[in-house]
Amino acid sequence: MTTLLPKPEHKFTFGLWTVGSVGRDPFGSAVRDPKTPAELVYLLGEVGAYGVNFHDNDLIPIDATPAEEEAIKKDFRKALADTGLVVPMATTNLFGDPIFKDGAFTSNDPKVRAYALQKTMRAIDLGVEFGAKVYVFWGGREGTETDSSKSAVDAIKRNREAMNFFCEYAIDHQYDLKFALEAKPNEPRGDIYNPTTGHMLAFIETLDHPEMVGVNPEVAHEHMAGINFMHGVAQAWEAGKLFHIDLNDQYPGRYDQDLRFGSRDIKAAFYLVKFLEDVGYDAPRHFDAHAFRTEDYEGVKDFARGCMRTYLMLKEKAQLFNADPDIQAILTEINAEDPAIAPLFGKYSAEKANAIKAITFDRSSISNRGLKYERLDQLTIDLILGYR
Ligand code: GCO
Ligand code: MN
Ligand code: MN
Repeated sequence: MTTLLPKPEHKFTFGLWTVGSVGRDPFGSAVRDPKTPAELVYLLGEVGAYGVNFHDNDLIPIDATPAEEEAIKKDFRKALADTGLVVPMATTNLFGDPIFKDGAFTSNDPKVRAYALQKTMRAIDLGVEFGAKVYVFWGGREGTETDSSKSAVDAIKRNREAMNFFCEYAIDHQYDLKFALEAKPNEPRGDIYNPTTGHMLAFIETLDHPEMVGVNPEVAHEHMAGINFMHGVAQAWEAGKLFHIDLNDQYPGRYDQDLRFGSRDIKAAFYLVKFLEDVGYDAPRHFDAHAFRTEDYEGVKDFARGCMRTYLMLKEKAQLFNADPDIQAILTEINAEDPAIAPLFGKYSAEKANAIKAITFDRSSISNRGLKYERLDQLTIDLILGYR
């Protein structure tokens, strides 16, 4: 057993907006006093995080004067140096200001679209200044409440044009930067375009520089859509597109809860961690979640420590799963190849097609075989609950 202490190699990161959340919700005001970006970096240093991410306006308020901006950056830089934290990812707030009430890149108003380009270019410069290598796009306002208002095809084209613009911008400035698109089905808009990671993966292939663009899937967002998060992550990984990940938790069918990682669906979290560890995912593990509104800043630290601790416990469980003789015996049995059939798979040939067509399959004997998945699943439950 390891000590479950977070280490830099785990690449655990938090956004300024996560541990910095003051607990505002649609029904109630702040329950915690705001902390400065530098104070939040010290808090993250104390709990053992590796990095901190920011939206442009988490770091620099939208109306800050140049002098205020310089002072904030100076304090933030000092906090990073004092704690050893890095900034692996940055992003743009394209949702908070009223100007974005009908979208940013997909707004019907050309002035809004141009302002969104300007704000994002400035935010990219800021992210790069602090060393970010991944730049996330989450289009929370890119959607509709009424589809009478805009063309869904124009929205796709406008999103594409914006992404192509930023790819060229990064190339033009010789930035060492990759883009990661984050899908969400709804909230704050009634419906958001490109609502799932799968939609994003298809969209990316239509861009001028698809090699620069990947995804940032989030547990809660795919659970809101009622789909299996790990399956989407696997598809992104297999396509070479898993540039970043947002870890949290969520009950399906509810508002965006941003729960502590693994606190709701421990089994789904186990399969996710097992997947990431088995394939050797090496990008940041970002906890995009919030402490309960009941907490003070000690509770925020409990929340942040809990996210990392649960990840590390599940990582140990994944190692136990891979080493468990009973589990592995079943996996070996159910994954056994048939030497007579194996040569017939793979690339098409007329010979293979004819050979496959000529086989007589004994359907009942094949389907009568029990697959032992009940036993396998219970062994997994025993293991997760600490009884193996
Ligand atoms: C949400 C999103 C955001 C984004 C963040 C980075 O549901 O509010 O997950 O937290 O991840 O804006 O772009
Ligand atoms: Mn979210
Ligand atoms: Mn997110």
